[in-house]
Amino acid sequence: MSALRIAIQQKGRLAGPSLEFLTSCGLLFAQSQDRNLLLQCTNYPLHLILVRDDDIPEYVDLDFADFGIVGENVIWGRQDDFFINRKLSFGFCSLVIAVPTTSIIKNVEDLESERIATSYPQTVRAFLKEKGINAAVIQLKGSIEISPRLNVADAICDLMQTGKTLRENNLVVLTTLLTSQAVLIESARRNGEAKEAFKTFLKSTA
Ligand code: PRT
Ligand code: ZN
Repeated sequence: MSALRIAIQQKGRLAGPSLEFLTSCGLLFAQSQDRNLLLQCTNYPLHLILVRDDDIPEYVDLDFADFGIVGENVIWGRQDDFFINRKLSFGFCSLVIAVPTTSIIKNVEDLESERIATSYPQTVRAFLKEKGINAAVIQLKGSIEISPRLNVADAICDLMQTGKTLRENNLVVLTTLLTSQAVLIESARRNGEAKEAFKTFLKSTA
């Protein structure tokens, strides 16, 4: 059987829990010499590819990896050649719209004609359309939570876990759009004996 490849986050919130999930299934890993980009499994024919979380769907979609572990938020709205094998019960967070505590925006309808800063423009646009609200969506890559203070936006839409970041920036949740957790994604095209055997192995450890 050829060795399987599983893409997981190299550094960040999901890196440790992803590795813990795999070791909890009985897999053992030895660090390779390859600048921490690869982890060889010592008791199963597979290795881990350690990458940025945003690139994991691409690796799986392009058949470079058989499986990947990502937050659902990273695959929202994507139409790719992979599907969710299982939810992993870690990496929980919510995508929320939040406004300054002093804002005149008190409910979702008040977002009409306002500006919303987010890294999830498609999701926000779909939400606004569903609600029949016209609002400007400003796409930012990071530090979304400071945009109301800079008067770049009137509201933000970002991930929240504990709510600490929102509180520190004097923001309160107006509404929750989606919830997310880490999921094991599986290439829909790359099939074969090795992949099926690994799925059976995973089921036996569940
Ligand atoms: O370098 P790389 O691109 O791989 O990592 P990254 O910086 O893009 O991602 P990382 O490590 O921050 O998060 C990885 C994944 O963890 C995300 O894609 C989510 O699926 C999940 N996750 C869970 C979170 C959070 N909780 C979370 N709270 N991702 C980000 N946050 C951020 C949020 O954007 C906000 O800035 O944390 C802040 C809010 O946190 P609280 O606890 O203050 O509410
Ligand atoms: Zn990322």
